[in-house]
Amino acid sequence: MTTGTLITVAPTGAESAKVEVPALPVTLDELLLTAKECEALGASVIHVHIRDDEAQPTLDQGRLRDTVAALRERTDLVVQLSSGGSVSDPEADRLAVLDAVPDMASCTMGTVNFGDDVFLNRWEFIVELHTRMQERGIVPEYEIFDLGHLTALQRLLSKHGLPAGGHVHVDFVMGVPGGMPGTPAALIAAQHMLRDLPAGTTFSATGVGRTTIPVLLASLSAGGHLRVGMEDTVTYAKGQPVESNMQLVARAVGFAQLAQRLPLTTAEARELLGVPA
Ligand code: KMH
Ligand code: ZN
Repeated sequence: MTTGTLITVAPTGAESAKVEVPALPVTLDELLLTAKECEALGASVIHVHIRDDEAQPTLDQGRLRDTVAALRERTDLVVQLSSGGSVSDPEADRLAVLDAVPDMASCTMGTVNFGDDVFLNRWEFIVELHTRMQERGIVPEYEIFDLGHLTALQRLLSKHGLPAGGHVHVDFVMGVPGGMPGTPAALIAAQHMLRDLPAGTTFSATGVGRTTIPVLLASLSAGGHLRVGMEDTVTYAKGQPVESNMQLVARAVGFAQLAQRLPLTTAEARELLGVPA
């Protein structure tokens, strides 16, 4: 059954530089303002990467804890920390993200070429991440950059059990140079592979760069959910830089309304994802 639309905002990411993208929220104050405004527009989940005082990506423990606490105090958003970090982050630091005890954390299901870099996700590392999240009651969002990552997820769940909360939610990250393309055909192929996962598995999708709109429309049409934000999209239209994350969330909400799949509230998002209220 097609329900409302879960809208996740991914406001910052680890790849864009503040000097090149001045609208990128990099300080805690900028992140909180963005979070509040995106929530008011219809986002229910926030996928968080943080930056240091020089606006460089960091997995600093203190900052992560402060960020989780501040987002909880100022919003009702489901707080999802990135365990992906940036391509150069060591596994130990990525595992330590869980010590900040967010509602959710990302869990990428395999290695992928990432532009000129490699985003390394060894099997043993994935199992460790999944197991620690089970132990701590942190709900994973499984990040799928390529179709084989869904095969790995099926293997993970059959060998190591369901995630905390019992619900399986995946996010198709499409159009990364080196991963699956951001096309409707690839999205439908990925959706078909969900048949091998537990009944009721849900998916969201995001298309990076110029694949943003095709992926957004394909996901809505196929009954999927949406992730939008400046982590993935810094150009709103040809020659037009994104002004803010709110601009991207507002566009997603507009498309969801057209599709007659209204944005889920934060309470509805928690229920869907198996995140405790
Ligand atoms: N920054 C990418 C290397 C995640 O957040 O879990 C990884 C990423 C995925 O963004
Ligand atoms: Zn991310």
